[in-house]
Amino acid sequence: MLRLAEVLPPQPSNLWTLARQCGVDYVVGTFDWSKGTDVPREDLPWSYMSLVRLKTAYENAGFRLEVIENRPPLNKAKLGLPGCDEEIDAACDLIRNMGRLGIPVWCYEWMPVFNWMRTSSNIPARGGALVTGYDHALMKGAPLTEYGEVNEEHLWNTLKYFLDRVIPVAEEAGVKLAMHPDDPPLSPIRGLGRIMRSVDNFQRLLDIAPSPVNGITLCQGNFALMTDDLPGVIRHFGAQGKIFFVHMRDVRGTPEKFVETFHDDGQTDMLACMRAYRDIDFDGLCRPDHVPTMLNDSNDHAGYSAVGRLFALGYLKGLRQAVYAE
Ligand SMILES: [Mn+2]
Repeated sequence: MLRLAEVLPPQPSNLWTLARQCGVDYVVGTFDWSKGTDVPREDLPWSYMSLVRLKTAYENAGFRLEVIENRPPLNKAKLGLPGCDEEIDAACDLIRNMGRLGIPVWCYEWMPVFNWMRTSSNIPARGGALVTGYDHALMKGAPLTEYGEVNEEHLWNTLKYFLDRVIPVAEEAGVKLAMHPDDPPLSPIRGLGRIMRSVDNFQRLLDIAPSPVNGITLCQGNFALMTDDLPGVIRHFGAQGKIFFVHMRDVRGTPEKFVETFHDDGQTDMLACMRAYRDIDFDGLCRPDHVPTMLNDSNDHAGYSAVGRLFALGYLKGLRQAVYAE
């Protein structure tokens, strides 16, 4: 059965308690960056000792840690710049340490320079809740980054080089690699190609490096912008056993112009998606992804406020109970 989880910062907080109170048993972990990376190798956020403390902290609060959703720096690896091999070494260290600690899934991505991108983070939605949105018209005149133009084939080449190095390590460690889509699924943005932005490209990812550990994070908010048949896409990748992790959220619009929504208020048939996960026997973790910022909550980390997560968890628990009881 699909298992619900939450992503929680590494320091215990009220959010941890709220998640437990909602009946969340599984956690998606993020690194403790508080010491920075200018520290002895022993203390890097992805070192064995850092990860063992992270794991026990979550466990002491009643969670099981099954996914790491954070990365050592990989910008040089993505861009194929000098120093890329050292960055890939760090990724291999992380994977080996996850294997030693029995953490089975690593969620990574292949977006160079910047991660998820929005042109607004305080758009009024239902009842005045605040959501993020993206309007490509505002980005067409945006300046290039310091890295100039980077074409998509270059990113495929750097990705293949990366996979050829990390997959044998991941196979030996028993850790699954779950690629997250580019957000938004558009290319290029500010001159930077973006390759993880279509169903065909995700199939290409699977095909260029056949391995039981090469798979995907099915982030619904992004895949919903790539297809009109999200349940069909879930069945397509599910039939290949390639969905290792799920992000549940929703949007309204197109890749060029969209807003995020409450989980029950977007363009996706969430009920049909939940049935698809049931039908493919998905038994990995699923977490609510971005949520609207609701009354009296902070919009400082748009998409990750606390109150909105409670609504999302309740909605997803109800959906899951109904679907699995059918
Ligand atoms: Mn996501």
